[in-house]
Formats: sequence, structure tokens, C-alpha cells
Amino acid sequence: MDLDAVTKQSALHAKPDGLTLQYGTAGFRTKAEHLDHVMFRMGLLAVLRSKQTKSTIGVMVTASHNPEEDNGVKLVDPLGEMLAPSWEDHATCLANAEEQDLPRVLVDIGEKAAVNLHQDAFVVIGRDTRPSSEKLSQSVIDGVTVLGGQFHDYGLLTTPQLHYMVYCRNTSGQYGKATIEGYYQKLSAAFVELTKQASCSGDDQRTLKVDCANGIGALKLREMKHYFSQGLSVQLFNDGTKGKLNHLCGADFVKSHQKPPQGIEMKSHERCCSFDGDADRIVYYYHDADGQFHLVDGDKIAALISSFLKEPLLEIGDSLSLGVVQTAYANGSSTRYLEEVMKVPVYCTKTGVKHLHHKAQEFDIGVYFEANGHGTVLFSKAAEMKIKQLAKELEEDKKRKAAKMLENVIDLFNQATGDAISDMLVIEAILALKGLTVQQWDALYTDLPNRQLKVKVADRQVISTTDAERQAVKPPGLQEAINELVKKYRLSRAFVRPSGTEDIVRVYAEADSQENADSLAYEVSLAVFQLAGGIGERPQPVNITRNLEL
Ligand code: NG1
Ligand code: ZN
Repeated sequence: MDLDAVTKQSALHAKPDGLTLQYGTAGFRTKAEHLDHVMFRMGLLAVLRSKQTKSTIGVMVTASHNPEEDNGVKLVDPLGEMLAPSWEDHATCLANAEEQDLPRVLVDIGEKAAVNLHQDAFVVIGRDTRPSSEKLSQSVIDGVTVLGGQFHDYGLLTTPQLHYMVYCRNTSGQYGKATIEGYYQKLSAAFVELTKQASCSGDDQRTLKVDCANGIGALKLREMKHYFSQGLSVQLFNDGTKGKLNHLCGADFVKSHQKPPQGIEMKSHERCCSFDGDADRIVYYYHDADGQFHLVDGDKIAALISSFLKEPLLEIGDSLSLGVVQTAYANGSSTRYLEEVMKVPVYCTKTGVKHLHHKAQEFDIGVYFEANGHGTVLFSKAAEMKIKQLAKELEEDKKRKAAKMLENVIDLFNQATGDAISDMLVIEAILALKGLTVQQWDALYTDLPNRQLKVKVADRQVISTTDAERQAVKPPGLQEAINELVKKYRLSRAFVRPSGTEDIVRVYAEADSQENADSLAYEVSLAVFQLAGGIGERPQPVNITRNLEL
């Protein structure tokens, strides 16, 4: 390592005094103006990780669903997964090192991780459409170059597309071609193949309105829709030509406010969906005949997909294990439906797809979704080989068809990560094959009314949790207070946890009616405010907050 060159270049990307950041649920995320040094240093780190794994590493510049002024960065590991936990610690150390300590910290990481510095390094870079992203990705490139790494800058990409590129490059093209056309071709070919078996339904059934959150999803979906134009017609809204990224639109807005985004015209019973700012999340929704809004979230996506998969799995007669992984935010009704009606095993992990992904790997087929719409289906290598073999060999027509269908599903899911575009195509294919309307899908089960709130505290780390974040162990007395509040309501449940992406504590409550869920969420927020060092204005009852927002 040419440490002098690193020091010199780093001075051009100097760290602001006193700023400390942590590699959280989704990498580093904060105001864009504070991130230049982090980007440069993640370029450095990506080179070390690439040398250590002897593989291509990805760096994605995005802050997903955060406001347009924010930005962020995450590293993508060789098989398209999130960065390994021990390297998250290295990332945090490196990002927080004072200028003069940077060379020493770099050498330290190299030694601790046994990096062979003579190994070549290759890094691929992608970015979202934020105004700050282009310059910040240039800082990543500066970091990569000063350590002698090679790179390919893909420019504008969705987060899942970058994961796809990394996965393709590290599997010598076996998974697919590491180009944007390769991505479009692979996914749309599988979609067209899968929907061939659908009996023709009316045109209106094949139309989908997509709110693109004024983000990268709009650009990519506009390019891609020509590849599957016969099977599905998508109409894009919030395509970035006028509105602000994630502002009053996008999957996060729709999910947390439980209302439609601005900028989309919804007629009753029309199927609509929203992506988030980097197109790795998707939620569906519609208005019923009475104009009432219905959200079809990640939990219902998991329910639809797992019930769809059960049939062909049974048909091929091979005992491949199927499991569903959720987080504490999963609606209680979804868990009950999956376990009691679908009879599939359900597991709960901590928030953040890396935790769900990890658990899902324990099954032949692991369906994992966060309630907010981030998720996918993972097929183990063994399951994939078995299915592909059966699709070729099976004599009986019905069985071979079932295996073929599963084979297409495997190709259609972005196996590297949750992907709004690929999830959308899978869902659209299932609805077409099953002849289901969005209302029929929604009717699989009825969500328990729920509410999510945020509380500002001086230091959110005073809260620590256990049992997949469903119980607070600190500060003392908080869990007891929550238990007492929960007892006051029917069918109720509540928990709190510090956010990994925002400087707030999240509160979640569920109960038999919306009023009760709102009221429980409010009371739990007050308990957090009082027992965990709340700052600023005291939490207000939910209906007041809601009126203020309107
Ligand atoms: P935090 O801020 O840690 O709750 C949020 C989402 C996660 C995940 C990450 C990364 C919720 C409640 N939390 O994390 O599910 O998607 O952002 O984007 O939706
Ligand atoms: Zn996202």
C-alpha cells in the first residue's frame, strides 16, 4: 500500500472534526454533505475486501428511502450479499479514524483480516439519482484508485442491480451477464416464460400503476418495460421528472402513513404499487368501491408467494423444505395465517435484510420479507439443481410442468437480494397464473390495525433489546411499562427498538382497532420518552399528529 499517496489523497476528502458514524442496518447514512470522507474510505475498504476475498466487491451510493438531502453507502460482498459483520466493524473504524491515524488503521485492518496486499482488486460501483450521488461516487473511485484497485463504474443503477452485477461477475457469468441488458433479459425472459401458462385475462388485469418515488426505479423500469411489453403494461408515476425523491411518495411513505402517494391517479380496484428510492422495496395497494385505501404489504407478498410455491412443490413430490422469515414488524395476522392456514414454519429475526437472509439460507426454499416490502425468495444450490434436473427428466407432463414453473421462479427472483422489479414481476406472474385480483389477494387474511411511531431521545443506544427485538432489556423498567400498557388492549402487541438508519427510536403497536393501535403506540411512545431520555417535544396522540401532517 502506498500510504503516502493515501494520506495525500485523503486530505482532499478530509473528515470533519468530531463526526462519528456507524455502519448500520444498511451501511452509512446521513446528510450528504458529511459523507465525502466516508465515500473515499469505503473505496479503500472495498479494495482490501476484494483482495481478501479474491473477488469483485460492490459499492452502492444511495440512502434508499431517506430524504433527498441524505446519502449513504454500502458494500456488497462477493455473492451479492451484505457485507460480513466483521467487516462492518472495519468499516466503522475506518470511517471514524482521524486523518493522521488513517494509514495505521488501514494497515491494522489489512493485518487483522489477513489481506494479501499483492492480490489484484476489482470494485464495481453504482449510484442512485440523488443530486449528491455522482460526486460522492467519484470519491469512492478516488479511494479505489489510490490503493491500485481496478473498477467499473456502472453509473445509475438500482441497489439490487448492483448486487446482481457483483453476483454475475463472481460466478463467471453462469448466473447471468453482468450488464444492464443482461439483467433485463434474464428477468424478462423468466417472466414471459412463466406467464405463458396463464389463461388470457382482460387488458385491465394486466395493467399496473407504479409509483417510482421519483427515484432510480423510474429510469430502469422505463428501459425494461419494452422487454416484457406483452405480458404486462406498467404505467409509471412519480418518475422524477418533477417531484422530489421520496417526498410524499414511495414505498416507505405509503407503508408508514398507510395512504396513497401523491402524484398517482387511483380508480377503485386498480392495482398500484410503490418502489422506494433505490428500488429494493415494493408494496401494493388499491382503493375499494367505497374509496377506502387498502395496503398489501411485504407480509402479504410473502403469504402470496409461499402459498403459490406450495402447489408445484407438492406436485414434484420432492421433500424440499420451505420456510418463511419475518421480523417483529410482521403483522400478527400474517404470522397466524402462515402457521395455521398455510402450515409453513415461520421464524422471526432482527430487523434488516441481512438477518432475514441469513436465516432463510437454512431452508431449501426460504421466503423472507420485511413488512415494509423488502425481501425475496432464496433457493439453496441443492434445491435449484434438483428442480432443474426434474424439469428435464420428469416423464409425467404435470410434474414436469410444475418443475419448469419452479425453474422460472428461480430465474425470476434476483437471488442476490430483495429487488422491487423482480418481486413485482413474480407477483404479477402469480396473479396472472392464479387469475387473482388484488382484492382477492388482499383477502388472504385481514391485517390487525397497527401503528408505527418515532421518538427522539438523546442517545438511542440506551435501549437494548432481545428476543429478535421484541423485548427491551434496557433501560430498566421500560419493558415492564410496555407490558402493562399492552394488557389494556385486546389482540395487542407492542415493542420498541433503536433505528439503525435514523437517529430515533421506533415504536410499533398492534391492537383490535385502529384507535386502540394508535392509542397504544402513543402510550408506549410516552413511556420511551420518559424512561429512555426523550428530547424535544413530548409525543402527541396519533390523531393530532396526523392532523398536523395533512
Ligand atoms: P431501521 O431504521 O433500523 O428501522 C429501516 C427499516 C428496515 C430496513 C432498513 C434498511 C423498518 C421498521 N425498518 O431500518 O426494515 O429496511 O431501514 O433500509 O421498516
Ligand atoms: Zn431501499
